[in-house]
Amino acid sequence: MKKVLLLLLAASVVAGCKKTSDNAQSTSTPTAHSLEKQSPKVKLRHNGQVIQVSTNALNAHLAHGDQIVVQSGDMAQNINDVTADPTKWFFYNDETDAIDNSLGSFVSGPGTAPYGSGSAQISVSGTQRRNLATYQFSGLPLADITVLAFSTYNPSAGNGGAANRSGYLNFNVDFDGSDTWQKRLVFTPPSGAIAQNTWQEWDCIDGGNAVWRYSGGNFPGASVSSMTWSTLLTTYPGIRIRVTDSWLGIRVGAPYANGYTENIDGFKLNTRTYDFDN
Ligand SMILES: [Ca+2]
Repeated sequence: MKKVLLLLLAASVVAGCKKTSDNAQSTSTPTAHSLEKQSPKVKLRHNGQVIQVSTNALNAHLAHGDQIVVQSGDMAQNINDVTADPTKWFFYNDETDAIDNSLGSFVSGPGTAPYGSGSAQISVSGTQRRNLATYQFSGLPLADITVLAFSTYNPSAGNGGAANRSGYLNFNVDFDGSDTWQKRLVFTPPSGAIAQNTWQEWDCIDGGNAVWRYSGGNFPGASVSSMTWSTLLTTYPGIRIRVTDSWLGIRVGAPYANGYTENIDGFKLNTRTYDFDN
């Protein structure tokens, strides 16, 4: 059932993409008014200020270092919102495979956030598995990813237990181009490097040396359950983020036990940096 749901969700996302594209191609000669309506805005942090620019101007702004701002009102509320705009983010419950924005919040700080004045926050207990997630990187070959990073803050207040838990990155992977469900690739910050009450940025490539784990145990055709980024690229030349179920998320929760709170900011993939903010 879980796989069917995921596939249905993914199919609707893809169908939505195609529909949007077809509509754009069939549009007759646009008037100034229709052009304005067709030009969606994206929210950026530009020289410290939040501005709204046309998506047509996005790449130019990203090239000079602006970040894309995501606040609570920008989140997809359901899969229809994702279909309408696949670049949306949302909180996602990995126990029920559902978008649920009650699972997280946007808060001030803590401390000096990497971007803007705040961050996304997720608190879990027991074996809960919650994510800050998106479907927007559909089919992206890992070989085309040159920047992949995110920042976390693990507050000691209320966390108790072990101090070496962190949010971690995971996404649906396609090793062989078949676009079937092949579980997830997982990057977990090295436990010995995790510190509490401070922001830390995790480089998920690290010059090819970042260590990734496979959620299915040993990697397909291999006898190891972890590989460096560079070994992944040489072992599976076509490896990519899955196309039809392109889920990618920063997870807080199991297999770390006992629950904890994590703050997330500054997700980076190539030219895009996301500023999750209050
Ligand atoms: Ca922020």
